[in-house]
Amino acid sequence: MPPPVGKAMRLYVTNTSPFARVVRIVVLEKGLSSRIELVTARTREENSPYYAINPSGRVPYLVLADGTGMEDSGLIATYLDALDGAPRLSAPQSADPWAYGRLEARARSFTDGVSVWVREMRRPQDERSPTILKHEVARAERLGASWNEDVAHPIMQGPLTMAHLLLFVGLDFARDSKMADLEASNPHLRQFAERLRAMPSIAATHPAST
Ligand SMILES: N[C@@H](CCC(=O)N[C@@H](CS)C(=O)NCC(=O)O)C(=O)O
Repeated sequence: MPPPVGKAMRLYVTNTSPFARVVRIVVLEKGLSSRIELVTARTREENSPYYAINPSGRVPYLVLADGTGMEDSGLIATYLDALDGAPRLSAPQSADPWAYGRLEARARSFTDGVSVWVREMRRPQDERSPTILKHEVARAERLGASWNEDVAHPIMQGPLTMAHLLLFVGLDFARDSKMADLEASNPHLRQFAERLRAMPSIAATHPAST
């Protein structure tokens, strides 16, 4: 496909992908909607035309004006966040980088696990692994309990970062997919999720709103 012409960049997403949602939130937070065309990719389909654009077949995927493509929510978010010369989401300047990095890694780990569970559940019932499903629920419950403490960290109580976004999209994905009601058993986590759910960029990117 030729480079984007109308808008300067093209962002491939799916409606439900939590990692694509992180980047869609970054686009709104950084006021980039007029520069980025959102395109729904056909993922996990045999012979999808999307594979000619992004050979990994994953979303999110950003195509720049010169046709260069990049995948991975962390990389794309860092790129978009830095475009205005004032990054604030992916490299919070005020925070201790290791304290921040630890939180971001744990948030990504949580959402990775929820994604594995959802992917397994999307397989035909006779192809699902009960072992994998159980393992991921247990992981989500352990991480949910640890996040119930970690959301009190000043970084998590402070301005929006990638750590907030990665944790939130996983929580919402688990909730919408009925994987586990982590917010019911973790009141601090529920408060955190409710605070973010009220933000316009987050509400606008819920699968039911797009
Ligand atoms: N580490 C990647 C993960 C991206 C990812 O796993 N995307 C999933 C949707 S949540 C996907 O595109 N799956 C399609 C496939 O596996 O073919 C990121 O952060 O962007």
